[in-house]
Amino acid sequence: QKTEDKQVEETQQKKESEFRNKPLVTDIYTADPSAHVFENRLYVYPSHDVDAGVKEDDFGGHFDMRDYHVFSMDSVGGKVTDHGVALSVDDVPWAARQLWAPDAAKKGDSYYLYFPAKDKDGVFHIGVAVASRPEGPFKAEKLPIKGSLSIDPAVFKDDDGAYYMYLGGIWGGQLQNWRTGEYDHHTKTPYDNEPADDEPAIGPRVARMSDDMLQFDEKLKEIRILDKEGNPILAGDHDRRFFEAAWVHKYKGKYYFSYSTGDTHYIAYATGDSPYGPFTYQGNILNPVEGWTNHHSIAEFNGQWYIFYHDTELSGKTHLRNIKVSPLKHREDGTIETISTVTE
Ligand code: FUB
Repeated sequence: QKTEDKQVEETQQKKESEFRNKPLVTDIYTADPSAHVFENRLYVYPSHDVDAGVKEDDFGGHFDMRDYHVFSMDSVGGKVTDHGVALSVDDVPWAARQLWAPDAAKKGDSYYLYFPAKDKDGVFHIGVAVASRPEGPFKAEKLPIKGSLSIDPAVFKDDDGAYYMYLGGIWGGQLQNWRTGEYDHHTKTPYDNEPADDEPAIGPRVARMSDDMLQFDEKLKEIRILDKEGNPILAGDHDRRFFEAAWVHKYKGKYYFSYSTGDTHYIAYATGDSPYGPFTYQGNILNPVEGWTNHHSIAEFNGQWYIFYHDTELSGKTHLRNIKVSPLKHREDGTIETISTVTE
């Protein structure tokens, strides 16, 4: 029995070393991968990076994406199928540009693609599009979700069947411009409405979804991320404060809220006992990768946990990224092992 177990472990390790830290898609640029298991298959909903010729700026104008492709695989390390264009900005009545990091959810027989885009006034909102298959094609609603703002939607289904959307991103993601409740159209830099360094950092937002999955069922609430003493993480604490790329998974009854720290380039995580938080900062899941942005998702497939992420291996350019996957390990005490993909 021991030899058999060893053999299984060795085969698994060999398979893992073959896909670990390798681009999953090489013929187009992909980023911000949101992974879900639907119909016993692993589906990935990434951004589709393109070189639109927009000069790099602090608002992220060079991330000027226009459509989404959906990818799927029947095993991690197996063939990755590109299902083609699932939604294009031209088919979203309210959206003008910049289709940033999406996510997807299934409820009943329908699939929902959630995506951020700038409207004609240059303000980010979250849209939703519906399909009868996980790969689409998706049909967009005429208007964005009422009360939605900023970027990076992530939809989490709790064990009781309730769905929650997490969202937000500061700087180019505009979350700081909503501090009064109304959007501030007069900012000149992405840093204008940031709190002082010794004030609590701006928190991501969460709302439960309506039954039909097309709206929020309540007002967006701000999530608090605390240190181990129970104090809010401060805006000046760039190693730990929330920047963008929210994701929630549940493990052994605990809610794990993970996110990018932006300019310090970590994927950090915090844990809590409710989908609304508060969440207590625990550490880093993923160290900085090649390229400025770091954005991930976490999913369990066939009994193994994985982190999907991106870097810039194929292009060397920060806005032309490629998605990757690596196994993720929860330790016995509930903490997560930190992954490093760049060797110093
Ligand atoms: O892909 C555009 C933006 O870059 C995403 O929305 C952010 O999370 C960052 O990865």
